[in-house]
Amino acid sequence: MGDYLEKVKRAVTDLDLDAIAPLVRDALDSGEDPNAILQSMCAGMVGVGELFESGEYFLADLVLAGEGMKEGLEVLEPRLQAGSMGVKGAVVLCTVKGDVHDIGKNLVGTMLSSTGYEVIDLGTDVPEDKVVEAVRANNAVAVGLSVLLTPMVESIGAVVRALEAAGLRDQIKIAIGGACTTDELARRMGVDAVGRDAVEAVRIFDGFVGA
Ligand code: B12
Repeated sequence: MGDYLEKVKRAVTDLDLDAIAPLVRDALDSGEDPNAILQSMCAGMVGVGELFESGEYFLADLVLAGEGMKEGLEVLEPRLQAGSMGVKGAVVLCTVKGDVHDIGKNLVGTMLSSTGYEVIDLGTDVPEDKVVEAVRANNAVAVGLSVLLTPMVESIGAVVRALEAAGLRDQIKIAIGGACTTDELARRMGVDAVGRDAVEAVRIFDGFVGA
């Protein structure tokens, strides 16, 4: 069984794009837990990031890895979302203004919706007023902000201030995550939590709603 998990992880890291979706399918057919497969894909992507940082991979490789992840997720998502969607409340999720990284955000969204949240995914490069609008329209219980670019961290503060100005801050919890986020940044921006991966994201949001 565990063999498929390792193969999925390796296919992502090695950019063996044609193999990712079929391997995810094989892993599901062999009875692997969809959440464990998701974790393997995540781990593979961490490997891609490391190879980029060491200079072995280039930007074009990152784009390819993103495509491979999307194809794998398409196979996986129907199996992850078989549970009781939306019962824990609505979460507004996005990547902040000025930032288009979405692989981590999508993984967090997939994990949250597979564990009972209704996920309102606003996409990437999202201005603060759109977040406020979505919180209001969906009566959301929490907001998740993904931010990977250090120059864009002020976009987090902009969301916090916009929610305050709209009178919504007291009734909503905010979590951040992504490569450049730290506990110190969370404190400075006035958000409630910072999450290192999609599993921790679920723990944080469960803590928010008391699930
Ligand atoms: C893939 C990638 C890209 C791809 C993105 C493809 C896509 N569709 O997302 C492309 C090629 C487009 C790209 C572009 C750029 N990138 Co880039 N990119 C990366 C890379 C290698 C991996 C990111 C990734 O997908 N990781 C895998 C996922 C699974 O991990 P993750 O995003 O961290 O998410 C997990 C956790 O953080 C957490 N999480 C994430 N969001 C949230 C939210 C909440 C609420 C919670 C609780 C948890 C949580 O859970 C996720 C799942 O486990 C990182 C390196 C790195 N160390 O992160 C650089 C990196 C983020 N990029 C970087 C840069 C500089 C850029 C560019 C400016 C490059 C350029 N010169 O053009 C552009 C910026 C474009 C823009 N305006 O946004 C820098 C940022 C440096 C900084 N600190 O500012 C990094 C760190 C690389 C580096 N070391 O230089 N990039």
